[in-house]
Amino acid sequence: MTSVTWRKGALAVSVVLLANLSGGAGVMAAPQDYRFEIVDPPVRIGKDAAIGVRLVHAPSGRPIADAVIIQSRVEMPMGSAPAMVAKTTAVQPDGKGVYRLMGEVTMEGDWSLNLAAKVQGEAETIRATLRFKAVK
Ligand SMILES: [Cu+2]
Repeated sequence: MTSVTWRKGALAVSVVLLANLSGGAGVMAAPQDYRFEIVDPPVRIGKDAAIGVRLVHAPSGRPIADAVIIQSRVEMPMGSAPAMVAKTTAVQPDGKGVYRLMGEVTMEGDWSLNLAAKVQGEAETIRATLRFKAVK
């Protein structure tokens, strides 16, 4: 099982949909059944760059509107130097499965967004790392 650190300067956070090892194919969804995706990539750079993510129950394609995003972090990995971390606003759900935040994404290139979310009826936290491109 991999855990994610949210400390400043943490490099290369990978992974992260935790496997449900309890087995049993009941009706309960497992964390790996959920998928986050960036809405309308690429992200346009700016002091208040808008980043939207959609949370989907992958087997059914159903958007999950009532999740609570408990952690989010936007950063640009900078090789051996500490990652460049963007200031962000709180994540706001739109009620339809899209969650939006604004970030100070002022540099073009490859960024990552780390998310942790709680989904109703799902005991384990859903975690994901999304890569996205920022452009002018
Ligand atoms: Cu940078």
